[in-house]
Amino acid sequence: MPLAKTFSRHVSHPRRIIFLSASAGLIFFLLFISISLTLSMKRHAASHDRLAVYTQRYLSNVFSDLQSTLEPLQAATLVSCEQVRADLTQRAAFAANIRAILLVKNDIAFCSSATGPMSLSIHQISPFTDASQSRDIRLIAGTPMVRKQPALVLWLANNSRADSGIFTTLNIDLTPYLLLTSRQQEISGMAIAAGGQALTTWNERVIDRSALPDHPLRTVAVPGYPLTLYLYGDSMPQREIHLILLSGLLIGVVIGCACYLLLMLRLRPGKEILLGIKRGEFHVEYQPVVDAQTGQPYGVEALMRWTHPTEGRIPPDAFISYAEGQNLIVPLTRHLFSLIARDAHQLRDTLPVGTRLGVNLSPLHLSHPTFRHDVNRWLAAMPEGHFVPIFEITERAMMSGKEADDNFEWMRQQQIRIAIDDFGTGHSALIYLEKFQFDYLKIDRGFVQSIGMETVNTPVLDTVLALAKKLNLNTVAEGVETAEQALWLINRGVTHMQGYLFSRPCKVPLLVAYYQNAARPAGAACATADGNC
Ligand code: G
Ligand code: G
Ligand code: MN
Repeated sequence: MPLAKTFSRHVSHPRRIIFLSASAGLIFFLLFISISLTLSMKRHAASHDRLAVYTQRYLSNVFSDLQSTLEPLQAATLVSCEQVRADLTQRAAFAANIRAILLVKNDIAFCSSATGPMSLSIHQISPFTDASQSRDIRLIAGTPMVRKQPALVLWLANNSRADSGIFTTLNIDLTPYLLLTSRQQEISGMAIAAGGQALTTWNERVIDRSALPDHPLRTVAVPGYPLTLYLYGDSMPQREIHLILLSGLLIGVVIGCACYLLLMLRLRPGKEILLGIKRGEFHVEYQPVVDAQTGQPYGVEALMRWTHPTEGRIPPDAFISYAEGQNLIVPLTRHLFSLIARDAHQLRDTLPVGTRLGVNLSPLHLSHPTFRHDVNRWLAAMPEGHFVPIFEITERAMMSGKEADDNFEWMRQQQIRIAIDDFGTGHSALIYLEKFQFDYLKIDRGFVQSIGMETVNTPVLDTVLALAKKLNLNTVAEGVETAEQALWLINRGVTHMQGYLFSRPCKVPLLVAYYQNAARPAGAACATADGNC
C-alpha cells in the first residue's frame, strides 16, 4: 500500500488496524477449531469403529466357543439325565459365564447342569424364547436359582429332533466391558439387546428394548445370533471440545495481538517518520515572498518535504497531520529547525540581511513544554542577526488562551515575528486580529484563487484587506498564480505576495539562483508566469 495512502487512511481510520487484527484472530480461531474438531472427530470415529469391530469379534468368539462347548451335548438330549449329568456339570463348570445348561426334550427342560433331573417348561424360565428357531437368544430378569440377576438365555435347537435342544443360561455383566472402554471417556454406556429386552450399564434390571436411547454411537451385531450391542456416548469427549475451543481462543487472541503489533509496526508511519529523520529523507524547500510594491524578494517560507525511498514524495499535509496525531510533531519540527539552520549558513552569502524566514509551527509544538528550549537552540544555531524569523501559526493556536498569550509575548522578546497562517480557513475570526499582537496576516490561497470569480469570498477578502490596512498589519497573499490576482491584490493594499507567479518552493541552489537573478539591475526577479525559479 503506498505510504501516502496509508497516512491518509490512518489519519481517518485509526480503528482499521483493530478491526483487521480482530478479523484475523477470528478467522484463525474458526479455522483452528473447525480443523481440530474435524480431525479429532475423525480420530474418535475411527477409534469407535475399532472398538465396535473388537467387540463384535470378541462376542463372536465367545459364542462360537460356547457353541463348541454345547453342540456335543445335542446327542445327550436323547438319553436320560443321569447318564449325561456329570458331563453337563463339567462343561458348565469349565465354561466361563455359564450359569446352567439345561437339556430340553419336547419343550421341557429335563436335566440341569446345576440341579440334575428336572421338569420345567422352558417358557416358564424364558417366556419369549422361540424354540422353533435353530438359535435364539433372550434376556431374562433372573433364573429359577438366581432370581435377581439378569441372564442371557441361549437356545440351540437339536436339528434332528423338533422341540429338543440345549437351553443355556449365561451370566451377563456389562461392567467389565465398561471398564474395557473406560479409557475412552466419551463412551458413557452400553446396552445389550436380545428380542424385546435389553440390559444396560445404567440399570441393573432388564428393561424394554424400546426404552433404549435413540441414537447409539455404534451398533454391533453378533453374526449368527439375534443379539445386538449398543455403544452410547458423545462422538467426542466434552473435555476435548473444551480444550480445542480454549486453544482456538488462545491462538486467535495471540494471532490477533500479533497482527495488531505487526500492522502497527508495518503500517504505523510514525516509525517511518522517525526513520526518515534518521536516514535524512527530509529536506526543506523555500518559497520566496515578494514585496507587493517593488516586486523584490522580501523573505522566504520554509516548507518541509519528505522523499521516501520507496514511496516517493509524501505530501506534507499528510505527514504533518499524521505526525501531530502521533506526538511526533516535536521531533519533526526540531529536525526542521536543524535543517533550516544548516541551509541558513549557505543562504546567508546570497540572501540579504533582514530576509524574513517564515517557519510553519504546529499549535501542538507551541504548547509543548520544550517549545522555548527548542526555539532557543534553533536560534543559537542560526547565523547571528542575518534572518528575521517569522513563526507561521494557524488560527487554531490562537484559541488556547493564556498559554498562547504568554508564548506570543515570549517569542516577541526573542525578536521572532508572528504570522497568522492560512487566514480565512478554519475558525476565521476577525476578533483575533485585535486580540493578538502579530505582524503578518497570511491570506489563504483559497481567497486569492477566488479573485475574478465573483464568489462570496471576494468581498470578504476585500473587507479583510481593508481592516488589515486600518490595523496597520502586513498582509501576505498566498498562492498568487496570475498577474490579474497580483494586480487586484496590490490595488487593495496587500503588502506582500507569495505564489507560483513569483516562484515555486525550491531547494537551496535554486533559491540562491532566484536571489541572484533578483539582484540583477533588470530586477525582474524570476517572475515567470510558469512560476519556476
Ligand atoms: O507546500 P505545501 O503543499 O507542502 O504545504 C502543505 C501544508 O503543509 C501547508 O499548510 C504548510 O503550512 C504545511 N507545512 C509545510 N511544511 C511544514 C512544516 O515544516 N511544519 C508544519 N507545521 N507545517 C508545514
Ligand atoms: O503553510 P501554507 O499553507 O502557507 O503553505 C503554502 C502552501 O501552498 C504550500 O503547500 C505551497 O506549496 C503551496 N503554494 C504556494 N504557492 C502556491 C500557488 O501559487 N498555487 C498553489 N496552488 N499552491 C501554492
Ligand atoms: Mn505557511
